[in-house]
Amino acid sequence: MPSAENSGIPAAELQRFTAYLRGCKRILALVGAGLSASSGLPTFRGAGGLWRSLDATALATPEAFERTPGLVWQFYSYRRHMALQAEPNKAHYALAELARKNEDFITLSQNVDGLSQRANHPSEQLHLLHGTLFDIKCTNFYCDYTRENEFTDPIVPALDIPKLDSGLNPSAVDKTGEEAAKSMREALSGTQTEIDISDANNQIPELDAKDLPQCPKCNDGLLRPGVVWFGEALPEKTMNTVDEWIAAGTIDLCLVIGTSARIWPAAGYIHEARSKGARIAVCNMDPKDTPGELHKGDWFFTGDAGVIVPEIFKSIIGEI
Ligand code: BJW
Ligand code: ZN
Repeated sequence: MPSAENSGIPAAELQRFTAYLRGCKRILALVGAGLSASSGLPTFRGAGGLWRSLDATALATPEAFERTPGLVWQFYSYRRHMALQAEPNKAHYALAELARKNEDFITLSQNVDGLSQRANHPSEQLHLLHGTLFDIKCTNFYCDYTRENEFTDPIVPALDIPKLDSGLNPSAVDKTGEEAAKSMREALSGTQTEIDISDANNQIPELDAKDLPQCPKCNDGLLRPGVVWFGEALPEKTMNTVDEWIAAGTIDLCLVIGTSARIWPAAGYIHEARSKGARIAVCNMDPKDTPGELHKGDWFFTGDAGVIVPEIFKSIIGEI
């Protein structure tokens, strides 16, 4: 079967999608960790799943931070470092370019890595559902201190862990984030490759709270990454803006790119878009990672977002 150059997309599928895309007015994209996988960043649950051998809920919760702030900060310090080393890939640039061509296209990103912003995605068309690694906020309930765009790496000297220095850079060849996930597991666990974060006997040294980032406003609280942990509400302003956009009219197309769509409420936006008339186009490395049932007229593009996304937008945005 003929396929589009290098992408492996059957030519007829690409043509059917491109013809539809040209007539689309209102487009919503939901993107996840797979978008940044070919930039070398690990995913959460896919082939290169960051958390396959870590207990995710033991790390990404307010309770974990309260119990072991040093451990949680090491995890996020590592993630900040990785994200700063990584470069946006062609999918980030393609999404940003499509946004410039169509002001009624919004992207809801579950990613906290800052790569879409660094690809100059128009900020008013990019909605960060799960916050960002580079906003820092106070944990004291009475203190409203936040610091945006905090790129200092490491954020405090205690989080400059020398053993993290080797094998740290995002892989240029691995498109699933698997290499990055492995090096992170090894770095966090020292000599072990499989660790149980919730196990009190794990060998990860807990840092002294006084060496972790401190709030300069209340002088009483630890600072934390401005990401959305399990059990926490998504940013209210962002959700309101997205809800208003969804309510404003029918939606022609919902792009689901590099996400397992298992985390709510983010995954719910796909169903909302469908209920507003949208056809769904999925781009995922794993052909089994379908967000619910696909209908006739939808698309599933199997492969690396960094290759597929620029290809399926090419007739509108040109070569990236
Ligand atoms: C490629 C590729 C390549 C690889 N190219 N593809 C309804 C039902 C059940 C549970 C709930 C519910 N509503 C809420 C919940 C609870 C919970 C939840 O969803 N739990 C699930 C376990 C079911 N949700 C919450 O707690 C949320 N809060 C909430 O609901 O609050 C309510 C509330 C209201 C009012 C007051 C108080 C509370 C918050 C969820 C926050 C999620 N946070 C995390 C961590 C952020 C910080 C951090 O980064 O550490 O966000 S979890 C983690 O998952 C992260 C991600 O953004 C998110 C989504 O993951 P993503 O991006 O989909 O990654 P993967 O790894 O799952 O998938 C990658 C995909 O890429 C795979 O499919 C690969 O195949 C593919 N891939 N390489 C293309 N090259
Ligand atoms: Zn404070």
